Amino acid sequence: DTWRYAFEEAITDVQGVYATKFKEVVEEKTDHEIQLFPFGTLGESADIMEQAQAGILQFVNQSPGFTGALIPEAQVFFVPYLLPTDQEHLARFYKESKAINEDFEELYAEQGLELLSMYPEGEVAMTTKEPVKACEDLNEVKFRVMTNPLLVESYKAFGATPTPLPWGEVYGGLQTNIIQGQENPTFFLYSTKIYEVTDHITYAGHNVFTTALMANQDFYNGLSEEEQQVIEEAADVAYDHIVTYQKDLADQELAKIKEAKPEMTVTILTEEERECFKAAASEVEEKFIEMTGDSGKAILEQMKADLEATATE
Ligand code: 6CS
Repeated sequence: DTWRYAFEEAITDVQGVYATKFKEVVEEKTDHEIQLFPFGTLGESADIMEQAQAGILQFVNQSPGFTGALIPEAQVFFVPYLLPTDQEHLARFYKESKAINEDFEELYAEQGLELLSMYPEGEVAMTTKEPVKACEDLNEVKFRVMTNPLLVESYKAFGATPTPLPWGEVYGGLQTNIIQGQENPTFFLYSTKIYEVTDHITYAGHNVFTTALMANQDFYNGLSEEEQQVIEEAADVAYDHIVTYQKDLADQELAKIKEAKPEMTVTILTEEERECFKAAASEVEEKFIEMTGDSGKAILEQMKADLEATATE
């Protein structure tokens, strides 16, 4: 059979590199073929999710930034400063976390989705038209966020005016000044040329971009045990591949941005400058619990325990 797999980025971006490896393993070990659909070929992120739930797509890669609208608990990834920025710690965490591999698996299953893997795409940076040194600098800034309510709460708590938009509207929105800021991992700032329409990059260490690969559950349940095993194995191989692939990626891509646009400013906020962002984090955590109740609270606690358990090897 030909299996259809859509993702939210270009084929040369992190999700594309992951998908390419996944396809390679599945095609090597089965008679099936995987057809890859990069961003834009089947619509926005919300569109590919609908198609996967309807069974038109067998596989979909969507980030909790969007899935959070469907599965409220998935918004936990937007509690600021919950995730560490240390890549090795993160690599262990996604792989071993009970919250991810058991609790979230159940929540995704309730939406007809077999969660195959969650993986990191790097620390997110804010890019803006004016410099950001403190929360005050975000005052009156219309800041684009992915479409989930907790991310809106985060940027409200940071002092900005959050504006949820699908990805396809971000470049144009910055160009026409409908929005004046957005956040994304460094590689994406380069590959999507967002540096052309913003002038300042700021790292506050407040988050790491998380994404997830899922299969349509009816499709997955209809497969033989051997086929399911190959899919799990392909997800594991692709996970290890993407962790290695990203080792120096952010630094390399930041250097390319600086070369393409020497006047771009790059600021890593100091501990002191991060204080107001950190203070906002506890407010956002409370909002998360308000929005998701006992179920969200339990998953947040589990994630914290998993993060602690994977802190050192
Ligand atoms: O900001 C976004 O909407 C996009 N960012 C990344 C890194 N991947 C896909 C997503 O659509």
